[in-house]
Amino acid sequence: MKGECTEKNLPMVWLWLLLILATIEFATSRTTPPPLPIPPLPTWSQLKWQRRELVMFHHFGVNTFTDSEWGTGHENPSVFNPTALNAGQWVDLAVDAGFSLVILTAKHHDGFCLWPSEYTDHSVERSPWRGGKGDVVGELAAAAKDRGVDLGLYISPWDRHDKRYGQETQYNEYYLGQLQELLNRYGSVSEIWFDGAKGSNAPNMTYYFGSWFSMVKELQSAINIFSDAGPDVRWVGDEMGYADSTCWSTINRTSLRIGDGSIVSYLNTGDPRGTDWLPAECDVSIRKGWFWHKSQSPKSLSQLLDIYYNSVGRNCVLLLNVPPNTSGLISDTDVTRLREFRKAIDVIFSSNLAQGSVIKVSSQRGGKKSNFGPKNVVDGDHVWTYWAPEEQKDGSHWIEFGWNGKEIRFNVVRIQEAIGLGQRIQRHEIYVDGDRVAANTTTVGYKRLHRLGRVFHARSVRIKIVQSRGLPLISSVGLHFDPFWHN
Ligand code: FUL
Repeated sequence: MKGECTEKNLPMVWLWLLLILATIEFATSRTTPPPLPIPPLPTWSQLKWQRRELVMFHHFGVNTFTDSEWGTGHENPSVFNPTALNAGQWVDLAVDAGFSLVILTAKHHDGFCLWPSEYTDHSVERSPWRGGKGDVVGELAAAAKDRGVDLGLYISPWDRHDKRYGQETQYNEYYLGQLQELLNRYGSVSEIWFDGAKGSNAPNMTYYFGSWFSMVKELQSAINIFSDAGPDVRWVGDEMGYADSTCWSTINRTSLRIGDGSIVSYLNTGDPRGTDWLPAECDVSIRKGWFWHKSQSPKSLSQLLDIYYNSVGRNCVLLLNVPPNTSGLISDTDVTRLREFRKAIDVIFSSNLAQGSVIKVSSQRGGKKSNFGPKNVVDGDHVWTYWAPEEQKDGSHWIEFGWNGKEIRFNVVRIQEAIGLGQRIQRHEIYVDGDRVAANTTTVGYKRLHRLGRVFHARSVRIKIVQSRGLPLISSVGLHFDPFWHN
């Protein structure tokens, strides 16, 4: 009978069965796609900024020559006379120390402009330096471009020199004019810095931040705007270079106001329920002051490393100020210290004991053959490849490193999240040979560094994700030995 399974047509039945099985196998062996992102997400420019980790700040201007931090605005431009200014030396140092972006105080609160502005005569044009033909912004822009380093600018809204300050429309026009000059004249600018400082003589002076920011984006679409309230990078809330141990890149921008002192602790921690991606930048000076003073010297290596662990190691970018001196160069003491700093970071982080380990995980999204396996955490990519677990009822996930019974010596754990898909981890713990060595630890974000209480000789290290917004996605793990860390 037709369609009946007889001995005669048995080979055909087998053939059909095989074909069906092959089709099923083909369908299910297609790659499991990435999980859905959990917004808010970083923009391309924010992600690029975050991966820099280190940004250099240069405070330079009339204050350098008058030995002050806040100029009065009455300085005579003739005081500005660096004897050997060489922006190439500044940028060479940035390159050697691993900084890919340098930000200059084009204008500080004293109002003196380091570029020849058409809108004021209170600038380098009136100084004896280079016979009044000099342009510090231009020289830095050229030196940075030559060396493949990006440029950023700080233009203080508070201007203690200009007569228009306090007259709302006139001053805002003046400020906008200067923004246009700077952002049109010097090529690509990657970051611009705004603070909310105001003069006590004009407490009601309103800065038109909305118009300024729109103008900035119109002229430089890939730029990151820094301020207390973003829109792209937020202030961390202190000037010590320390973030809170809980640090979200997310926050509610509607709760932020530029220059409002009451929000500093909110800025310090961010907000897991925040609707805006606004990562924090930690600004601090290598010396006590922002400007160079003969009487001051650079911080010690261990202070700089503390700052590094508490900024870069807490999901932030470190903006380290290195002020040029009266000759227009970075002092030898600071150069030496920064080279030591770079060398120490390389010594600590260039070898990763997690590499070459046997890695076990609680589960793997899409099964063993998927793209989300644990090897992704040691492949050198810190964003786009990651270990992803399966959804789990009790919500806890873990990843464990072992060395076939051998011991490794370490005292630092590095964990990085795949932030391109959102910041997720809320609570995590670390176990060494089954003992919990880090408890109640919270956020991870782009990079979290834990200096442990002592040096461990470990056969196994487990990171447990106790709580997260959706699935935790870990892009990188490092187990390191820091010989400089003695607590
Ligand atoms: C503050 C200024 O008042 C300081 O002088 C310094 O420039 C610091 C980075 O920002 O707002």
